[in-house]
Amino acid sequence: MTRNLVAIFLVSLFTKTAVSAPSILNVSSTQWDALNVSVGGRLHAATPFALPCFSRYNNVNVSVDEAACRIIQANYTSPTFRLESFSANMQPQYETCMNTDSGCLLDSNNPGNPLATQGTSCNQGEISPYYIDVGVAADVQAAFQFAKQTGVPLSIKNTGHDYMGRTRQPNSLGIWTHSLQTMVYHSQFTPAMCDTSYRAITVGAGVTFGQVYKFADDNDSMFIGGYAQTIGASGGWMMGGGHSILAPTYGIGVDRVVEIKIVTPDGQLRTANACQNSDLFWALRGGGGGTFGIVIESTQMVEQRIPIQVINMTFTPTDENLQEFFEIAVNNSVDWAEQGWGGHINRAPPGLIYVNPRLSLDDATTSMSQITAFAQAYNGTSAIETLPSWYAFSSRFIAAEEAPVGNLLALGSRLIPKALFETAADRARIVAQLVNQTAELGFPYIGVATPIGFNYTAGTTSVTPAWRTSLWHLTAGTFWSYNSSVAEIRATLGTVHDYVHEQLTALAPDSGAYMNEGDVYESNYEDAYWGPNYQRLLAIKEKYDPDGLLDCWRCGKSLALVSP
Ligand SMILES: Cc1cc2nc3c(=O)[nH]c(=O)nc-3n(C[C@H](O)[C@H](O)[C@H](O)COP(=O)(O)OP(=O)(O)OC[C@H]3O[C@@H](n4cnc5c(N)ncnc54)[C@H](O)[C@@H]3O)c2cc1C
Ligand SMILES: *[C@@H]1O[C@H](CO)[C@@H](O)[C@H](O)[C@H]1NC(C)=O
Ligand SMILES: *[C@@H]1O[C@H](CO)[C@@H](O)[C@H](O)[C@H]1NC(C)=O
Ligand SMILES: *[C@@H]1O[C@H](CO)[C@@H](O)[C@H](O)[C@H]1NC(C)=O
Ligand SMILES: *[C@@H]1O[C@H](CO)[C@@H](O)[C@H](O)[C@H]1NC(C)=O
Ligand SMILES: *[C@@H]1O[C@H](CO)[C@@H](O)[C@H](O)[C@H]1NC(C)=O
Ligand SMILES: *[C@@H]1O[C@H](CO)[C@@H](O)[C@H](O)[C@H]1NC(C)=O
Ligand SMILES: *[C@@H]1O[C@H](CO)[C@@H](O)[C@H](O)[C@H]1NC(C)=O
Ligand SMILES: *[C@@H]1O[C@H](CO)[C@@H](O)[C@H](O)[C@H]1NC(C)=O
Ligand SMILES: *[C@@H]1O[C@H](CO)[C@@H](O)[C@H](O)[C@H]1NC(C)=O
Ligand SMILES: *[C@@H]1O[C@H](CO)[C@@H](O)[C@H](O)[C@H]1NC(C)=O
Ligand SMILES: CC(=O)N[C@H]1CO[C@H](CO)[C@@H](O)[C@@H]1O
Repeated sequence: MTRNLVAIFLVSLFTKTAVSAPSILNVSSTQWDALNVSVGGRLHAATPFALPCFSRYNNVNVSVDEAACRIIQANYTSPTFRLESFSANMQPQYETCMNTDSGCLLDSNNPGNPLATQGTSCNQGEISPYYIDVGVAADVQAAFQFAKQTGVPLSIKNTGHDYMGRTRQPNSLGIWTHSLQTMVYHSQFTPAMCDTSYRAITVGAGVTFGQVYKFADDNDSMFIGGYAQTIGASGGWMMGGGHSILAPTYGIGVDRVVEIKIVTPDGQLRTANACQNSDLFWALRGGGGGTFGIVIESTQMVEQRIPIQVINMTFTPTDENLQEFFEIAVNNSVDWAEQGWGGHINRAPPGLIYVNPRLSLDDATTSMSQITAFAQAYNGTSAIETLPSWYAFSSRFIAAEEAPVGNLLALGSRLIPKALFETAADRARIVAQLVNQTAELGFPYIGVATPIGFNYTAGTTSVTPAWRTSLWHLTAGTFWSYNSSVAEIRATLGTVHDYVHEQLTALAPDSGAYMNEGDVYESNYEDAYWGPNYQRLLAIKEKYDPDGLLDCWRCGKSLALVSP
């Protein structure tokens, strides 16, 4: 793939909705008022997140709101603060139209930097001018009806964590699921019309991991979820795959959900599970968020709360020790996976944090002895301990060490098959790749969070089968700056794209990638994200959304509409 082709892709992403743009502007105030009445007053106008800091808005002079601006500056990189705003994404590049440089950004590295605001117009970018703060399923039904009548496109936003910008479309009516806050614990949950029952928790679409980890713990349970407090438990995470550092034992999100309540584009509130709407249920477990309807709630299995072994190992990479660190991680990976370890190799600080729900503390210590000796040899740190619960782990580790937000990130990834860890020659290739990647793009972030020890029944989910045979989710990423030019943004995205395409894909050509943390311009995305499941997903998209009311970057049917 050449840079020129990447540039063409970029243009197609950045201009994808220009055609439908006039429609929302032509909706009369009478029509807006009628919609507002039908959603019980939950329709709101939206302005950009950082607008209070600017003296121009859409090229018109406005007053700076100093007090509001100070709060935004102080919390610009806070996920909990961004979570509460419809207009904020965790990666604020997706609040902007990158192609035309239309947006409203502060300096992520120094949010008080006056150079970001002085003489700059804050522009609407990709933020929908209006959104519905969904309270009940009927609000979503009204939104679909409105979209059908007016031709105004819809966009769906939950927490705004999406790394591919799929929560936004310029001039769309935004659907915000944040306020759907149900949580119900069931010691025995039987999906409607089925006969198997599960210990489970029902979570509204807006509920985050931080909330459900605590709620599950209060019910003597653990909810298997991801490494960020503010990701939604029932939104894009679950529908795109949903990895967890506990997944090696308990499966990924798509394996654990047993029922989904969803409003499909025909306006029907449906129950999807193994016994009814089972085609939709299959598609929702891997097809991706924003594609088949708007999820109101999901019910996911939970486990009995148990103690968890944790290793927190850090070191300072040097020319002398880098290769050895990767060799230890790679050489031990198959054994560690078989013993039930999951975790991540982390960038800041460099090192690894792994958890194990199956071993005793003694066995955990023995299993990690080589990496502990390494830490000691190179003046690093290694602490192995038992935490009483997953909630205790999340409160301490996830809260402190989740990936930073508020920055402008180009990301890509590849699932690395277990088979590559099984011969010395292939292990050496992985190690060489990691050393190379560290030199090119910095110390890598690696999710050791595939369902490798989970007893999966083939064909039950629509994620790429590569998840089932991989040990690592290897990511590559780099950042740009608030004042980067369009050309610099393209170059940054191009660097990551090229690295993923030319290097990581070459390392594992028959594997796949995680759609929620993939390269925005993944060359062979149908195969990478879905493999043999792609054609059936397209057919299900056609069945439930024949008019294409739901469209976003690489969402089911729209793949064909927007790809070059
Ligand atoms: C800091 C950080 C840490 C992360 N850690 C992990 C991790 O540990 N494990 C992991 O697997 N992933 C992780 N991710 C990726 C994460 O899974 C995706 O960003 C995911 O899409 C987030 O889903 P959401 O619903 O919270 O966010 P959103 O960005 O709001 O939504 C994501 C997508 O789902 C759609 N969507 C959301 N809600 C609904 C709904 N109710 N109905 C229909 N469509 C909906 C949206 O339109 C969008 O396409 C991380 C991301 C970040 C930024
Ligand atoms: C919207 O209005 C503009 C004029 O303001 C007109 O040119 C355009 O055709 C209208 N579009 C639709 C979809 O009605
Ligand atoms: C919708 O109605 C509510 C309550 O009446 C009101 O507060 C809100 O401003 C209205 N929204 C719009 C966009 O007019
Ligand atoms: C907008 O503000 C700028 C800078 O303060 C000023 O020069 C300009 O005259 C103002 N424009 C209008 C229309 O008030
Ligand atoms: C936002 O910043 C202010 C300081 O200006 C602080 O008091 C407040 O707690 C922060 N809020 C969040 C949600 O981080
Ligand atoms: C070892 O690390 C500590 C801090 O963790 C530091 O104070 C000390 O100087 C380091 N020693 C060497 C030899 O690098
Ligand atoms: C992990 O270890 C490092 C180094 O000792 C320490 O700074 C960090 O706080 C630890 N993380 C947690 C969440 O305890
Ligand atoms: C990793 O394994 C290879 C053989 O596959 C061996 O040559 C190498 O020394 C091992 N590395 C470490 C640090 O143990
Ligand atoms: C990384 O590998 C690529 C492809 O082999 C090579 O072109 C590049 O020079 C390497 N980078 C470093 C820093 O070794
Ligand atoms: C795995 O699941 C299958 C099908 O549900 C079942 O027959 C088998 O016994 C399970 N294996 C284990 C090890 O649990
Ligand atoms: C971008 O912003 C940084 C930090 O404010 C500044 O040092 C740099 O000069 C700016 N670059 C351009 C091209 O404006
Ligand atoms: C059945 C049960 O014990 N449910 C509890 C789950 O946790 C919540 C939050 O603490 C309690 O309110 C429920 O009673």
